[in-house]
Amino acid sequence: MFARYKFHRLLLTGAAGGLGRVLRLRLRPFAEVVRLSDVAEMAAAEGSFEEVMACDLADKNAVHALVEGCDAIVHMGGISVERPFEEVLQANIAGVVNVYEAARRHGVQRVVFASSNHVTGFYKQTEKLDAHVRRRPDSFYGLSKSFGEDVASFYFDRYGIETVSMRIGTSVPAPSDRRMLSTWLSYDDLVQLIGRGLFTPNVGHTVVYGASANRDGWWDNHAAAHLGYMPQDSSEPWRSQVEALTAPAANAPIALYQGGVFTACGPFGDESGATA
Ligand code: NAI
Ligand code: 15L
Repeated sequence: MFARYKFHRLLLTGAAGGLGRVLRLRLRPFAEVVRLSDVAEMAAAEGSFEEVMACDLADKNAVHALVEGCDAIVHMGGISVERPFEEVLQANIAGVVNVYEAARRHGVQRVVFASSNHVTGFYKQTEKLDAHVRRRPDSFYGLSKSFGEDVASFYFDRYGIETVSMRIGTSVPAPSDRRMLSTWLSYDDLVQLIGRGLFTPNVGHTVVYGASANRDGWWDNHAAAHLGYMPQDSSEPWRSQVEALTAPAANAPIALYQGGVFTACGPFGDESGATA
């Protein structure tokens, strides 16, 4: 679909992670060279189309070196669950600023940012949202993604760097609980969305929810229609299997809020030691 467009060098952060490992080869059609980066150990490059550079996103100088020579960035790296603020601060908050500062300095014009449904996680599962609703982050993690979206907005307004922020639902091989019947994003649809995010002209800063065409989805992407994202998959084939499992209590966070269990994590570091 995007084969006639190509970047010379595309940076993928978070390349050793769950989605990074999936994307690694699937981004190959989008660039002559994919530069893979993570703070964690990762396998050596597959061939001349890949290069590996270890980097801690919290290390400003290292991120500048990482971004130099890249034409676009798919920013998947960072903490992907709820953690104490100090950890989120380094990887996700300092990390996203470092990525955009490096993009500015090295002339990168396009970023696809892995935001999250946890930016709006405190909405009820009975509510339908579009990208313009007031954000209701459900965690330090959700706050960091909300901050990342604001950084993307600022770097477009101030420096013209364009971003598509994907509020990803749940991107795993298959939905395995009732909430995921609404939030699931197949890997194929994720790749399509990243391609749209990289190659659609004039996106400014666009926020799009990353979900497949799920029957009971909560998110309306009309505000991102210009991306032409058309999910091809759906959680429906897994419905009977998932609905055969014991249902959670109706007032349990996983059944009540879009952000599920993230709405009940923490607090961290209290004398009680409670971490839910
Ligand atoms: P993951 O946790 O498997 O991968 C994240 C990667 O980032 C890891 O390999 C980790 O080592 C790396 N990382 C963490 N801190 C770092 C640092 N300071 N410097 C450099 N690298 C660092 O997460 P996953 O599932 O692959 O998600 C990828 C991205 O997509 C994350 O940003 C996550 O927040 C976002 N996302 C994922 C969803 C999903 O369903 N998988 C849903 C919503 C958002
Ligand atoms: C996320 O943002 C997480 O990174 C992922 O691990 C899942 O928990 C997902 O959201 C979700 O909401 O299911």
